[in-house]
Amino acid sequence: MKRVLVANRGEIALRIIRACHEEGLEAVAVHSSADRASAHVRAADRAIGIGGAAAADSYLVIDRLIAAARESGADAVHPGYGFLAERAAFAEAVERAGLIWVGPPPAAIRAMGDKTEARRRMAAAGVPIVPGADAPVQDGGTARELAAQIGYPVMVKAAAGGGGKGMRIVHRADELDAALATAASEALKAFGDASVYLEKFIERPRHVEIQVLADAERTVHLGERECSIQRRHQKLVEEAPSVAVTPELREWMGAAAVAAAQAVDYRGAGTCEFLLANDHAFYFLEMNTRIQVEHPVTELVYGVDLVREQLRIAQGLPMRVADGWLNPRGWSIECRITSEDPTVGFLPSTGHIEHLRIPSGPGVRWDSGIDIGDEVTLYYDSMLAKLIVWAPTREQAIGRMARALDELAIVGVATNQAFHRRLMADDAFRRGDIDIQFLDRRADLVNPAPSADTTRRLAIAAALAEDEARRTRRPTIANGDGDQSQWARAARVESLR
Ligand code: MV4
Repeated sequence: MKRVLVANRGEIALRIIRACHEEGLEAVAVHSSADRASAHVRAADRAIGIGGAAAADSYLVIDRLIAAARESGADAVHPGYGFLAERAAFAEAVERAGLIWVGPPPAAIRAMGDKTEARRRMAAAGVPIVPGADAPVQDGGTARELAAQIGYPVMVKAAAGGGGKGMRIVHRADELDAALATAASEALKAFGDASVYLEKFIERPRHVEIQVLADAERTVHLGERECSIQRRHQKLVEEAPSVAVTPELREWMGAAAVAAAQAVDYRGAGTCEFLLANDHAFYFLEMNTRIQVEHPVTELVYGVDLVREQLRIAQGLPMRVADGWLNPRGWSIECRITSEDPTVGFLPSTGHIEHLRIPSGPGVRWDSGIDIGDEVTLYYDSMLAKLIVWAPTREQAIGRMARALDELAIVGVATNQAFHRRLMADDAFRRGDIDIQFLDRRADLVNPAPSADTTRRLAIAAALAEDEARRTRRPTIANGDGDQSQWARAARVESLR
């Protein structure tokens, strides 16, 4: 392997290019028409345009990516995350073109992509899954029997699903029929498949995932990431390790994740998602067959460069991870900085990055694909950057993140920076008292009402600004006499803009 085509954009493309260079590999960037001057394009050894700004016209077009690899003489393709990363058909097209796929075997992607098949295979491999039945519900009567067996509350889930679509919680038998109907119609709309199945509803769980790494010889786990701080299935903060995971539980969950990977002949980096219940029972949800956004927190507590190891494993080389017991060292937290405006319900915000002050100093890492002058559009994901810290303890990591957030300045687009600052200062978060519904309960953190003091300050600021504007505004004189120069007229018009 000499030259890697990076089939992605933004921070992850840059992250992969950096890993290629450290591994002594050349990196080829691809870009849409909107990304011609992006950081990932400038960092690569070569860049190839692959189409229009919309992802459907560029980053999602398999044939253009394969053609770009051929044209540039690349011998491998790294998909990053999102876009085509978990499309088995893309992995197969890469391999058919005689290129190395930097990812798991297509069959492993396929096996984990079908949620009910994954459930069956995991159960067979001894991986704990949520109690329930993976056979789709056939009729209301048998569904009621099954739900009674499982015990309420139960959850109706789309068989073809994922991402929370086609999901319904049912607390009593008399709600079941309606939930089945709405979940099925939602599933049909979202996935083109109306089949749904039943699971025990796990109340107030944490979302804890285990990183695995597999080469031809070994499959190891690199502990957990705590990902409970999420809103509408979008993670906002991740940390490693998790306050809820003891060394013993880590070994149990790690062993389950390794078994899951081995059951599908996994290779490379992958992640098993679990629900971790209050009673410390854990249940496999799904496996992500790619490098994930939040991989850096694992890198910082395990001292492993996951992307470099992906590149090695893809070449058939052994991973550089010590055998046996691996332990996390210290604490790492990641905040996803997005161009979402909390004052308008977290709608994506657009504009130009007019000013950017990047945090740095001890224990601070900034993974980003944006620079001053870049335009933030609606074409792609709203994540601008990941701010990641490491410190010896969780308390110090939170303090360090608060300091780094104070240093950060992004001018030109609205961001969720203030949310992260509030979270780092929050008592419940600092105690580690979190679960997947944490932000649903905490509107005060997500979108706080301005305090009376803030409102007063804003009113004073507005009054001063208006007063200043009235003082400096020159009178508008509709000058019909023609005795005035065009320059003076233009200046007056300009001062009124
Ligand atoms: C659950 C659950 C509670 N009980 N299953 C949401 C997305 C999908 N991948 C699985 N999901 C859930 N399944 C049972 N039996 C709660 C969720 C869930 C969730 C899981 C992980 C991360 C965030 C979540 C947010 C809401 C619900």
